[in-house]
Amino acid sequence: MQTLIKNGTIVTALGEYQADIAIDGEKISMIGRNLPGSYEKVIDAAGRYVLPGGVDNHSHFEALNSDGVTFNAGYDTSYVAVLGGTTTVVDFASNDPGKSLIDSINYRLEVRAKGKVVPDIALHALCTDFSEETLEEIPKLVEMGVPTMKMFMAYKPTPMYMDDFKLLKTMQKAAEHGMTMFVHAENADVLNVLRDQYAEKGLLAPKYHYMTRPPYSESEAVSRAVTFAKAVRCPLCVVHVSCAEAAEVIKNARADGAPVVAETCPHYLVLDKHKMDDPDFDQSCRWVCSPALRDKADQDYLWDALKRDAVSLVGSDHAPIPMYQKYWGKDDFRAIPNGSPGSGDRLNVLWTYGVAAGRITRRKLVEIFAATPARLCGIYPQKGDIAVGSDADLVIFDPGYEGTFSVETNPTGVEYNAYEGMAQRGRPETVLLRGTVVVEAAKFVGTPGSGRFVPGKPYGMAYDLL
Ligand code: DUC
Ligand code: ZN
Ligand code: ZN
Repeated sequence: MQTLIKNGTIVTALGEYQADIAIDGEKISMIGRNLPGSYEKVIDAAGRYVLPGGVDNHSHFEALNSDGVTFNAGYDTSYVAVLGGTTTVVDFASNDPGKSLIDSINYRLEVRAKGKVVPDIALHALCTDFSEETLEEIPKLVEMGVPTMKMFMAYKPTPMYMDDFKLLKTMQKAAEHGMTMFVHAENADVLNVLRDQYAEKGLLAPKYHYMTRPPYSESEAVSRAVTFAKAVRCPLCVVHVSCAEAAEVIKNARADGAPVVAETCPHYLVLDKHKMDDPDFDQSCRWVCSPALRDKADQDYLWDALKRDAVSLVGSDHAPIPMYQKYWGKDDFRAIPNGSPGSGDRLNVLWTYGVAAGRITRRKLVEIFAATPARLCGIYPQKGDIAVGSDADLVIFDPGYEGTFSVETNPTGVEYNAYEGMAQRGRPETVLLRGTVVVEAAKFVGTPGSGRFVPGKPYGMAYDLL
């Protein structure tokens, strides 16, 4: 199929200009004015911005409990990403009980996601059970197109928790083989001390979630991970950085030459912790995520850090946890599963509260939403750019739309939207995934199972993000 997108303003991470885009099959074949050829489909993008399809480097469409029971809304709901302009998701594949990371990744692609996932999909390994075998798997993971691995410094004493011994050994091995490490940085002991102290006093409502996860519990762990990364020259991405204190550690480490980048998430940019003060559990439980939501001053710091490259990218940390699972913690905040949905909201939040609010430029938006995440995951410029030869993953964005975030217009795969009731400016009107229209007039028109695995190359961070 030959498609022409004409009259739009193209925005990439490098700048913006007016040009038409010709698509031949799944790839962008030409960019320019008065392009030759005949086209079966012509899309008029006058008055619209044409952006590269988003790359969400941080999603959990499906996660498995330690007992192997599926939770989170699942790949059936992954259409929400393309509705929000994200054409590639990078999900986390944990090692399922009794299985290696490699077997878990194959199972996830061949059984869980197959026939369901709508956007293209790349994967991070998520080590939730460490053994010497984990280290042996690292070169094989890189070879199979999974050049990134996440570890949890929180959640002690579960098998997910990685102490310094495990973290450092993994970073050493990762550095040898071109793997970029990701860390969930919170000091597990600090959290346990505080959580137990509050619980002993009977303080069990959702708001105690944020009171027992203070910024220092995050910044201490960030500083440890960054010190290791620098010492062993292991590329590191600190995910879901939530506060000024933690971001400051990364800013200083980068200035000092550490191979480290920071990711933040839309919720840390626009939502504050007092959401959890609501005495109605049905409301307050929705924002229990880790690290916890912070203060308005942290939001301002993070926007500014994005502008100055101290924070490099924005992932959604999409964790579509159904309400019945949130209710597991009705009487004790420690039992509320951590996470909030958001893959479909990432672009709309960044545009509304970033671009339309004058905080970031459109070029910066494309950088943090598509180009940098693609680089980090080793899938750039196949993904994350508008260039000849890149996949024709495109968002035709209507900046004139005005609405309100709601789970009806901005579905998440679960019963709620984390931004419910907040004003929205602009929205993706048409979205193409490898040349096929999957969103038209802001409605999903694609097919379940259209997503393909996108193998990443090693050293995705390529040191050029530093
Ligand atoms: N960390 C994440 O990155 N996502 C959900 C929960 C968590 O702890
Ligand atoms: Zn995490
Ligand atoms: Zn996450």
